[in-house]
Amino acid sequence: MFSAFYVRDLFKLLLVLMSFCMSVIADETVEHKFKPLPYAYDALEPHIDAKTMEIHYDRHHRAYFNNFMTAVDGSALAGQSFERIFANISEHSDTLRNNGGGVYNHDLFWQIMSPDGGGRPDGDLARRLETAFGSFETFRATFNEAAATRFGSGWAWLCVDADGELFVISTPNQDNPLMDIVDRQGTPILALDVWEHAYYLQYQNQRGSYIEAFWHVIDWNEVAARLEAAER
Ligand code: MN3
Repeated sequence: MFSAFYVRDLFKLLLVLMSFCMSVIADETVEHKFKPLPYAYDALEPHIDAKTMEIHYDRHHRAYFNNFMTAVDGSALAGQSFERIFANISEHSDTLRNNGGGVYNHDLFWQIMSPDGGGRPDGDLARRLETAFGSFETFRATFNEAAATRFGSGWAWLCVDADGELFVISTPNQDNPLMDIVDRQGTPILALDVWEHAYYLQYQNQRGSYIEAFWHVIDWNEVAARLEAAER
């Protein structure tokens, strides 16, 4: 009673439905992993020393990861992306907020640095920074001030908001701009860790010297790629 045409259409529809279901499953289930550092501990010298990198990655970052995994173990959160968890972080415990943030923030921080970094961005990112801040120099001064004036422990960020505007913000502790508790939410594309554990061995109390050193290792290609990905 079914024509060949009808059966073929039904089959096509089934394939579309199957691929849709698979994409939903792929989107919603993530496996959290302790990601490898993308370069050797001494790769960012002389700007960031090997001992700081080793302790920062292998002790601090690893501890956030282990504590995060313990916090989500056995719950639905274990398979959720950080983006999804952070969007409702106000409903979760401080343990999840601090350790989930600790994992995500450090993953981003390692990625946006490179031994081949430094200089300044070009292309769309350069134009967008000029639009938002007037000039690269003003952006740099704004970012430096956010990093320098963050009292105690925290992070400085360059973000893009839902309207495509770039902005700088700083957050305390392991909070980040994806969380529903920040003054202005956006997708972070550049991050600087200003916890003392990030610089104390090499720079002691001279946070300003560490902030200056950071500009020599920023991987602008990675920052540009993250801007593009945020708007895809
Ligand atoms: Mn840190």
